[in-house]
Amino acid sequence: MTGSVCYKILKDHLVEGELVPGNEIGIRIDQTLTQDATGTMAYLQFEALGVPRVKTELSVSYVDHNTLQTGFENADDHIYLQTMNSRYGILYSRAGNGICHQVHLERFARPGATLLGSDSHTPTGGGIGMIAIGAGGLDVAVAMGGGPFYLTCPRVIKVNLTGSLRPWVSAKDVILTVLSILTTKGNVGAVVEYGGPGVETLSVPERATITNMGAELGVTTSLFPSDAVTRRFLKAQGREEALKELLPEEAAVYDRVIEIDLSAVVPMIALPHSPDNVKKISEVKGLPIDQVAIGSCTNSSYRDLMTVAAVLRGKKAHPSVGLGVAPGSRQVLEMISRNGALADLISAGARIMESACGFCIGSGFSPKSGGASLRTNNRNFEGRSGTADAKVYLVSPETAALSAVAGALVDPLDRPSAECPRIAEPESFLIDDSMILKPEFEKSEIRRGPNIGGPPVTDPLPDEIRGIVGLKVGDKITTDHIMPAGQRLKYRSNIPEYAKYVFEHTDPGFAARSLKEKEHGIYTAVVGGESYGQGSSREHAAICPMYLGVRLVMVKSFERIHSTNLVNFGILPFVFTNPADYDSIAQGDLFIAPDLHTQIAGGADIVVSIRGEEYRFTLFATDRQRKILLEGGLLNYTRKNF
Ligand code: MIC
Ligand code: SF4
Repeated sequence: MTGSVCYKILKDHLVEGELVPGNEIGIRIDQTLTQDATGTMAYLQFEALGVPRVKTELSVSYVDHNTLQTGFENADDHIYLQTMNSRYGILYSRAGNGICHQVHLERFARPGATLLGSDSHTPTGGGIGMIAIGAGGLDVAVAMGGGPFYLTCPRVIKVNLTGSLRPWVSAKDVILTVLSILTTKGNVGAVVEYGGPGVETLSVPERATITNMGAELGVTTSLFPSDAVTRRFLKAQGREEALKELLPEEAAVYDRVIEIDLSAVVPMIALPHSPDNVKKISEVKGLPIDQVAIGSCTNSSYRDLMTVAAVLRGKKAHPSVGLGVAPGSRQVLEMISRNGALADLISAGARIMESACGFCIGSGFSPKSGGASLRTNNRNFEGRSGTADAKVYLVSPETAALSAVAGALVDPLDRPSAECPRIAEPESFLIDDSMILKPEFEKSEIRRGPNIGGPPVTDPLPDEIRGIVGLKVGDKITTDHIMPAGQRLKYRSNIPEYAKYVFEHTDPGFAARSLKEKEHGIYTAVVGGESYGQGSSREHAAICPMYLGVRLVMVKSFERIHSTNLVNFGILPFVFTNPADYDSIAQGDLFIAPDLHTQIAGGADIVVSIRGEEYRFTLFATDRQRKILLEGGLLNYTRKNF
């Protein structure tokens, strides 16, 4: 992997371990970002670490997820974040300033740097040539305190781009093509690096669309080199001084190379309910649709919304289609309002939404029962839109806009090339950072309204755990299944309340049952299939189960961020040594996990007795994580060792 852009940046930041794929390494983190839905917990935990000020070069806190403010909860969160951030040296991007990843790319991302964010789409920053990784809030808190971030030294998959995109084909179609090749499974421990002559045909926002949705591959991150295109973007953002050229060496070694000829890419679509359920639009065109939603951190840049506005100019959304547009940032919104493109959107019948996550996280604009919604976001997990039986399809802004007018799914390639809008990259973006507040340190008094709870407390690991298999689920269980967002998002700062909704849609009785058992000293185990914990970085998918007494999760395979979150909160991540054992365990089975201290420190297979029979598991944890588990979690461990 030597000579890749990825390894050049890792080498510059290495503080522990050896750069050999599969090894655990620790890297220095230059920048952090949080968003409000994971941020309150991250900052409560940062406070609990007892560090007087952040030690990073830059830490930014964004408000973009919980902006509905129906009731006091969101507003309580915002004022806590604003005052806490001000005290500890963190920039605060106010509600309305935009989606964290879009704003960070515009204003702060820097080639060659490392960024750790408490959101799984943090790799958006990879579009500018940085290593940007999503993690749980506690990992981000530790990084803000100056601690290294630990990860598995990745194998690097190169995607070699040649040619250039045809009219009507878009960066979204490229990442959907990559998803159709690599799928959402089996990519844990890899980084995707884009290279080849096709790279220079893609602007930074287009590159960021690709690295953003790389999150759905389950890889550690994705990145592009930093080149003349990067310089142009930084210059237009008034930040040319941040440029650092970063190209791979000629002789760079990769684990695997995937060839993509951009001129052969066609418009793609992800069908319900997985981002890798990808088809060519030509195979499914004509599909009736009820709703079109354009926005999210994947596709809401100036380039994207200008394209949509140009397609919609002088046309109307079809009467059967509800059209919503959410610009990614205040910069984008203000620019399209000043140049008139916003008027084209309004005139076409688009409902203009706040520059925030909104519909993407199921916060409003839910489709009708059984409705078909065409969206430009990155996830179409079942129920995430807020409507349990809705069908969500993921497409490019071009496809979304054309289909909104037609009232059915359109293959853009059926339209004349000459009609395809060509949006020039702006020479300069509109720069106004007045909604990013600077810290006032001691002058700031931290304000905690009733929605702000305390940091989560974990108990040290008992030597023996007795309990019950409280739930058995199948493959590809996402964090949206484990810890639903949408209407429940406002409880992110209140664990006892939020915990009531763990597995709400999978098994509504799970939470109450588990809590009751915990009160009687009986712990809960969850049994799952492949890719358990896919999707979001929300550590609530570990904290809330932990609160309910879940101490064991036994699965065929884990996704990276979620398994780390489980360890961070003292839940044992077990992988079946023999995957067929999955079939012989049932909900309601009783188990005893004995001699855990010795078993966990030991490193051999862990033996658990289930219904009196012996089952073997591999503990999905590094040596360092074993120590964390013995302490009952990362907060306890860090307080002791930092
Ligand atoms: C998401 O897209 O699922 C979120 C909401 O942005 C999450 C973070 C969260 O749950 O707060 C993510 O992707 O990490
Ligand atoms: Fe927000 Fe959606 Fe992006 Fe998550 S994926 S950060 S909810 S816009």
